[in-house]
Amino acid sequence: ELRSPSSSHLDLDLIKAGILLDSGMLFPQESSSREVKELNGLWAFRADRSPTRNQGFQRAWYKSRLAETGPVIDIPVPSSYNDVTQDPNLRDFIGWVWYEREVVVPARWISDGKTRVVLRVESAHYYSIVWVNGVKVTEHEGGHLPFEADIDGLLREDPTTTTCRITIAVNNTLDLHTLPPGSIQYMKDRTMYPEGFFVQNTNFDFFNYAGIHRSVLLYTTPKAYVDDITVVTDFLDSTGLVRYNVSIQGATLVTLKVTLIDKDGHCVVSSNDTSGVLKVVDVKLWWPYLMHENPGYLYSLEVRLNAADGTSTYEDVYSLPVGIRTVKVTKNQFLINNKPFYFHGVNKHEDSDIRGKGFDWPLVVKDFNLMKWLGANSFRTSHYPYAEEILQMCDRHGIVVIDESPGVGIKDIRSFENASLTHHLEVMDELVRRDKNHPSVVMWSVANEPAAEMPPAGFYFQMLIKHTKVLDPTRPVTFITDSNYARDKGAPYVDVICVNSYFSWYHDPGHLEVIQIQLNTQFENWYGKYQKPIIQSEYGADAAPGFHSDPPVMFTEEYQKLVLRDYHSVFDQKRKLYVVGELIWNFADFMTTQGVTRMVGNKKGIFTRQRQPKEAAFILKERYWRLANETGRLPLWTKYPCSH
Ligand code: GCB
Repeated sequence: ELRSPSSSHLDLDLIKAGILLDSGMLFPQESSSREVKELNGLWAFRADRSPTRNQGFQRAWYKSRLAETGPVIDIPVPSSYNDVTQDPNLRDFIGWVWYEREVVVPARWISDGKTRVVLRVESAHYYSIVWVNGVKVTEHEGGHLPFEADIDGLLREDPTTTTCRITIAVNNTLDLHTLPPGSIQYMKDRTMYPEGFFVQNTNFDFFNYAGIHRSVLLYTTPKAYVDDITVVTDFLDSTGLVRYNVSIQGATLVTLKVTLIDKDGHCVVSSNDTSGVLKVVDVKLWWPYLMHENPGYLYSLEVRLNAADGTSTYEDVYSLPVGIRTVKVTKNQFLINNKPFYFHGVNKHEDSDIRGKGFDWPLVVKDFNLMKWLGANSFRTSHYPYAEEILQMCDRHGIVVIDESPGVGIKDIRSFENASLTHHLEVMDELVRRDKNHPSVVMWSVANEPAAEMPPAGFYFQMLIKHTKVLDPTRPVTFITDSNYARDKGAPYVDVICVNSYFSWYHDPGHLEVIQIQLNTQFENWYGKYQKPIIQSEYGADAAPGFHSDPPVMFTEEYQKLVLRDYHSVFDQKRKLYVVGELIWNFADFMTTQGVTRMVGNKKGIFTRQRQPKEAAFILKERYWRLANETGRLPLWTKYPCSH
């Protein structure tokens, strides 16, 4: 039952409920006081194919080795499980799957009572339950953000054994209140469907890959440790300001030293307080790629903690990369370091052959090289938070990020109910907690193309955006809308209008001649109504690589090129006024659910799924470098392109 927007009681409760996350989620890091042990590789695996998908719980598969309760196969971590076997039922599996791995824990981690041992899962899609040696240690809802559990207490219960068995059950089922939402539909007509037939319905356009998608690891900290760091940066003339706050767990009596170190390893400024403002003389600002000769400048904030608890003393060291920059929005500009920034970039997916949504360094590096080749200065994490390693790359390379929650496909009115809103607020908490310190992240996107015309949407988005601004008052917030401005209930609350449109594709298919007039109308309507800067957050057309025709027809490389050309001519008029960015849909082809409009996935990539260019990639490359030349300052190596 939805309460009305005037219910200030709910308003406050929801907002309070949100900021009560009681711990930090700093990226695991080795230091003089911390060790990391990655558990990536082959895990034992079994899908629970029982009709209720409940056999694993009934028979307590977590209590003994998985191989003792039934057959197991090898499944790599990180990876989606869907595309690594020849089994069509596993590719399309819905329900619980079970992962298991035995690990030898270094004996000193257990014998040293001053050590805290944490088990961390960077992401598993969608719902996870974790056991260690048969004891449940945590559970987590949500497929794209990390979760962890302290396990040293458990390990010390039997100090004679250093082997520990980690069992993780993962369920990919989506319902009306998950994020993204979905629904399970049972087909009961036995003249049409076999016994037990059901399908997972969703309203989003990518394959619902599942499994343990990112690293699983064990890491240590001392029992008294740096639990979280929050950094907010600013500058005045040539002085940088780093406002910081350190939170500590496990000790009350502490001394702290916070030191800001520059790229050459020189100490710039330090302090002994748990929070404060560091002043950086002759600051080197963090600049986006192609906006400055030296983009992505990072300092390092070293936090050194000394603590005592009566019996022991502890030392903990954590170093956080810090980029000093500001983000501001005016009625027609997006400013980074007070200079107008124009997004010329891409929308991506975490998606590739065989791995599905599994994290893969070669793929990450290839994608960054392609983005830089293209002259892209930004991307949106459509349609869910990406691996934190990717944001770290963005920080270092100066690639600007619009960080999106998994709020995609919110189309059913029941997905605006309080249960959904509460979960969505929690997801924003987890997202901001993880990504708040990344200089590359310049805006939060709370959702993509929700049914914004439905009556509850106004309240829902007002709450979400308000809450996100409480979590992080320093960054603009948006949600991604489609071109229908008139019925949009959420737009009054966003800082930047982000619009997706597919003229001459989903509307007026084949009619390239409508693009310019319709796009012009779209921009005039939105700006006329709201006077806020606008980003074209999606546009594009499918092209099957190698399909050609002149005159062009849909699905050929020529048609895709011409769609781009017509959009670009309108962008060029409007970017002088209030359009502050353009993000192509999509960087690369990607897998979707099977359907009559998708031929082995979505083909709107300017690169194929194997990351080879279609003709449109060259159009975009030429344009982006031209835009960079007009609006930014190129890195030195571009002056000698042949030698690069
Ligand atoms: C959209 C969605 C995106 C789809 C795209 C398309 O508006 O945001 O997820 O993949 O259109 O190609 O239809």
